[in-house]
Amino acid sequence: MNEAEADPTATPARGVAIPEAGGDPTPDVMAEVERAFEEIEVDSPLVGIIMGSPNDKPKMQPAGKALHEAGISYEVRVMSAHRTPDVVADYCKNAQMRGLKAIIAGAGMSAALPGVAAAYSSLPVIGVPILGKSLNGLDSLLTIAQMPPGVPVACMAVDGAKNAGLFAARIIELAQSS
Ligand code: RP5
Repeated sequence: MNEAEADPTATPARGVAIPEAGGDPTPDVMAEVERAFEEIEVDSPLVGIIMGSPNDKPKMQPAGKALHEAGISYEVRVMSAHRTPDVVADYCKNAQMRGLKAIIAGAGMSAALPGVAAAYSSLPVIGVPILGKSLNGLDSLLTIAQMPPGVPVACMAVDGAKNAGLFAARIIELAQSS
């Protein structure tokens, strides 16, 4: 069906309408996303994107891009469940009170960050396993997926930051529509 034949009254698919990221992102979008990844202060962010290392930033930028395209404000912070556990605990304990609605947590290797975030916050936590130098990312994938009962984490694909952004956008759209 071409565009002219499409039913304009059709109900759109569930979720926030996000333009497909075919082709290269526009320079404007990427400039905004890169700026956010400098960890600037953001007014009233709805999503916290956290990651275990500054080296994870390129892998996590698609989450920021998806949120940016959905018009959802987010902030970016680097913190590690192993290297700076107190920072993670403080951030996650205060996240809901600060107005965040979801946390996207990316980490590689023994990727404890999403699970620790879920231990300290009742917000939905979306984990992104990041491909490291060994085991084809299975280490981080299994660490994030195999959470014990009672501590839920949504696990995306290895290097699946784009879907993490889209998933967070759906959560927020649902909360805003109810
Ligand atoms: C994890 O360890 C980070 O999320 C990163 O993916 C991995 C390696 O960290 P760096 O040595 O690159 O800082 O905590």
